[in-house]
Amino acid sequence: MANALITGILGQDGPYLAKLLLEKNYKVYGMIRRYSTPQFDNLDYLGITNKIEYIEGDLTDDASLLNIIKNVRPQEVYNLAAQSFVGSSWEQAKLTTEINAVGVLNLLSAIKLFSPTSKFYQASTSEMFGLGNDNGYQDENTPFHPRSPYGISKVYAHWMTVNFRESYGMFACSGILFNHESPIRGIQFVTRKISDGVAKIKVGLAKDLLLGDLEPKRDWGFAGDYVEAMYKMLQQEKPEDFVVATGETHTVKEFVELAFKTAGIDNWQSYVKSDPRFKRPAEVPHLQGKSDKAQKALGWKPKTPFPDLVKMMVEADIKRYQDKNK
Ligand code: NAP
Ligand code: G4F
Repeated sequence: MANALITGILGQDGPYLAKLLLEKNYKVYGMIRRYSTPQFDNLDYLGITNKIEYIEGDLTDDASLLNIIKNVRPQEVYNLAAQSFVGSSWEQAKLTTEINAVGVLNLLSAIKLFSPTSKFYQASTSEMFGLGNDNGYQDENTPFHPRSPYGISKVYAHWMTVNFRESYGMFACSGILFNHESPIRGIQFVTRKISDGVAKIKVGLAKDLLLGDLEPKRDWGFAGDYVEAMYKMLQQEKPEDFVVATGETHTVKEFVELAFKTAGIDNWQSYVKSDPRFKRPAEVPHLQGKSDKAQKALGWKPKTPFPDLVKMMVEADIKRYQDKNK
């Protein structure tokens, strides 16, 4: 039986990836931090909480990683753990760097020492492109110009992954994934904040929704589709980096409009208020990925159209509140 280690198993992508690997008969190890009250809600949502073997560890604690890699010797390691919220990365720049940059070096070093044949996946991001925008889209050849401490930390991790591949011949690769969302997306991220906010307004629990800049454009896909690309990258003959995106871009405002419409509320302008607290010191104005390489080499393509994604998220949040009231 193949085995895999997933860091960040309690986040959004971890549960979707774990579900996919369990369906392929993998034994899945999930690394979690020490909690006073662990939150398994996202794994519960997908019904797989009891199918995973949990191990305590932290990306910033290199000894914990050395022990985990030595004991498990996973065939595949998916490094999804991160301080992944761009907005907080200005306030907690050092912590973001320690987790997202140095943490990845810690993990790669542990693999090199104790399990050098493990295949390694690094969760790289379109935030690395930032202002880099070739011909209106970004692909594997677009230069990086990150705009946040988060983006910068991910550029370090990305190049460290490339360097372990080139220096030691390790099977290490990065998926440069554009924004991907789902009903278990963290509540701070704009799509879930909107779907949750719309649901609260719909069921009478809120009167307004406070947002920052509505003009930035994002290439939003469904997380369930994107974890398939992660898996496929580690099944290749040789390690390479791939952009994973839908190729479509929409403003935050378009997401808002569609979310309210889906809930049957026409006049979204009456509910959405601008709040400067949610604006960023430096913005990434336009992300739109070109995933031709992944489509050709991995046979991967996005399956969930933008309107279906918005609908899925809004309906799931409305159902959550309706179920609570039963
Ligand atoms: P997420 O929901 O924020 O999950 C991140 C997970 O990392 C959480 O479970 C968190 O644990 C864990 N974590 C944080 N710090 C850690 C540490 N020091 N040691 C061990 N675990 C730690 O993120 P996601 O949306 O699933 O994204 C997965 C990965 O893809 C992240 O690396 C993210 O940066 C990257 N990415 C995401 C997107 C996207 O659109 N979703 C796009 C491109 C790249 P706790 O539960 O303890 O907080
Ligand atoms: O949902 P967001 O916070 O996601 P962002 O910053 O694009 O980052 C996400 O995608 C990256 C991939 O490109 C990942 F690497 C990263 O880990 C994360 O998953 O914000 C999206 C846009 C931004 O332009 C932001 O300024 O929405 C804008 N926005 C407007 N009002 C808001 C809000 N964002 C948030 N979170 N909250 C608001 O009230």
